[in-house]
Amino acid sequence: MCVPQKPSGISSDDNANPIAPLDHIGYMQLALSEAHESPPKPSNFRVGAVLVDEGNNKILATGFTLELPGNTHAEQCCLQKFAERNDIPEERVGEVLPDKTVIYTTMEPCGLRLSGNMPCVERIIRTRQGGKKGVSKVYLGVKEPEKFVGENTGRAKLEEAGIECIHISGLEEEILRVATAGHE
Ligand code: HJL
Ligand code: ZN
Repeated sequence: MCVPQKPSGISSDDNANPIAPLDHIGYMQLALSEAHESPPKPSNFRVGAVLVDEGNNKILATGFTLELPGNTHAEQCCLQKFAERNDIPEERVGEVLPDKTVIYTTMEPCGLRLSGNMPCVERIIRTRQGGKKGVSKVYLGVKEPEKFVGENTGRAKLEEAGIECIHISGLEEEILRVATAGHE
């Protein structure tokens, strides 16, 4: 499958975004190209994510599983990278996110992590706590396979918190192939 190259020099002041507004497949392909960067590991999935300001079609951050030091998830890396660039800790990133922030992720955000780390669902919901605008929508490429935590409650938890979740279909096969590379 043809995956678009990652736009160079992505940052909050970069307006050279090759993806058209609301081109969900285009953004999901970018998330998938991020997932390809993730090192294969038998104990988790290789996921890619893109944090987008849907209000003006700006890429805020990209991320992939294990991109940042430690046992980091793709969605977590997006939030941490954007927070770092804005000199704020990740737990306060909601204070600097634009009004219409959305996240594209190749896999449904995790509601539980075997490692006991904070799940991405809690990190995403936290961006909206205390009256902050935060992440308002999640576009996901596949549901999490029942391999590590059984049925993932991630999507349900996000929806309970008022965060819309939209499945973008069409790339499932490639997303799962990339996600499970390195598994038995
Ligand atoms: C999502 C990721 C990633 C997963 N899911 N949405 N993004 N790695 O970047 C979900 C899977 C957990 C396991 C192991 N994977 O990752 O359920 O070691 O990776 O905390 O539960 O937990 P740890
Ligand atoms: Zn996660």
